[in-house]
Amino acid sequence: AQMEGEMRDALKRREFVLYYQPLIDLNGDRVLGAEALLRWMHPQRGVLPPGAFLSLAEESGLIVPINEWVLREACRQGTQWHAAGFGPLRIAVNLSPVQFRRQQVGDLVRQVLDESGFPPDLLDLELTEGILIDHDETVAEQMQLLRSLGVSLSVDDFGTGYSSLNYIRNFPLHRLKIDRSFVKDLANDLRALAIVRTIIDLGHILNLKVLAEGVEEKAQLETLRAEGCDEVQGYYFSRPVPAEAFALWLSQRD
Ligand code: G
Ligand code: G
Ligand code: MN
Ligand code: NA
Repeated sequence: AQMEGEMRDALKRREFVLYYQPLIDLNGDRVLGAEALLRWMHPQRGVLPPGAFLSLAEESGLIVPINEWVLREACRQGTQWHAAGFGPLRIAVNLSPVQFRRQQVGDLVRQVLDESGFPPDLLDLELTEGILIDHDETVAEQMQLLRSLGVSLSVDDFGTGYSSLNYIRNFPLHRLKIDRSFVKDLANDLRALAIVRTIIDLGHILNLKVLAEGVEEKAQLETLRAEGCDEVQGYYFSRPVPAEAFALWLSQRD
């Protein structure tokens, strides 16, 4: 209860910040953009990762205003980077299943795109398999609206959620993000390699891009390249860092 109150105040006190982690094109090692990742600069406890407060934020419904702020802030930052000459960076934002139950996500995204002037085709919304499987009519409608706005839709943590793949046929998706647990064991577990290969093939047959998360080592990167994976993300390139540090990293890279 105390933490819930603190979280409510944290929004007003501007204690939430976004960290950014680069998204890399395996075809030429180009920086495509960044995933925005939420952090809470807690006055007593320091920098808190989402794992420390996300479930409480979802149970209390506070995730709705928090994620609204995330979307606005990420689009504002992206527009600023474009204005600063960084080129057309894609920005990926995580959505919560709770948002789909409690608000019209399509309307929100349309409004934020209007306000920020951020190009819709550079906004990527990360959905969990849970959103796609426990869906009803309204989720399907919101998905169609999002698609019609021109944003792209990615399935986050792919392979860990449910065994049903039916939603892949029914939703207008653009990308599968292979969960980092499969990438972790890529070099020494033939079964992990088989799963990664199968996800890449599945994605490509369905005309989806495939991104691998959690790349920490060169050997993993080269295996993913050899398997035809399109995009990667992970500590091998950069940890999630504050916006200024990401801009610096980017400008030092080229
Ligand atoms: O940044 P970190 O690696 O600790 O993120 C842990 C998890 O928290 C991520 O896998 C992601 O699903 C979730 N997450 C990160 N940022 C956000 C956010 O802005 N909104 C929501 N709903 N989840 C987020
Ligand atoms: O949205 P998603 O659940 O995929 O969040 C990404 C999470 O993965 C973040 O918490 C981020 O800090 C973490 N992460 C990103 N790259 C790596 C990596 O290379 N290794 C590990 N262990 N975690 C990573
Ligand atoms: Mn994500
Ligand atoms: Na993930």
